[in-house]
Amino acid sequence: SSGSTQKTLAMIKPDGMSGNYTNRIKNVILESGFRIVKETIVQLDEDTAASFYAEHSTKSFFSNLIKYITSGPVLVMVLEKENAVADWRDLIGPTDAHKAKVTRPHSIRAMCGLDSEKNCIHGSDSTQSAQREISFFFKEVSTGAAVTEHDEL
Ligand code: DGI
Repeated sequence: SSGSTQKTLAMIKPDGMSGNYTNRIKNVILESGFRIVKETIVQLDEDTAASFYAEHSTKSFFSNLIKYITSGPVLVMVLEKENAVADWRDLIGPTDAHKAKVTRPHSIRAMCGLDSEKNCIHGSDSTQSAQREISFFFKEVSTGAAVTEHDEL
């Protein structure tokens, strides 16, 4: 809203981890003005992954998505800057990495993604999602969401 800082959730997915993209991704994050407020490496189990992606539970690709996201460790980060949610979505690029390579060649998914499933990186798609996803992994982090809602009243 009025230029106050926001937090968003980023996750380097298993293909980004196994492809050793972590340092390159972190460099892009920092060069783009984000602060990494929290980070943790986790191996998601099926139940946790299904809960994280609950909104996609009826999609045809859901079981593939759960298999993929549980196939190895992921690096989960809380990123902070002004307009973090939208700016991070912009920086990662479109869901389909094929499309990212054509339309957004400097995006992170163009750099390390393979296709519309193995797209190497996650970003919260709204401030509401960011709040849910940050507390999903980091119970103790304040997202500032209540302040944002006040700003918009
Ligand atoms: O918010 P995004 O990650 O860009 O995309 P989304 O919320 O629509 O989908 C969440 C994830 O689900 C996405 O990062 C990868 C996977 N996914 C989305 N669409 C497809 C898909 N996986 C497969 N296999 N096929 C799809 O069409």
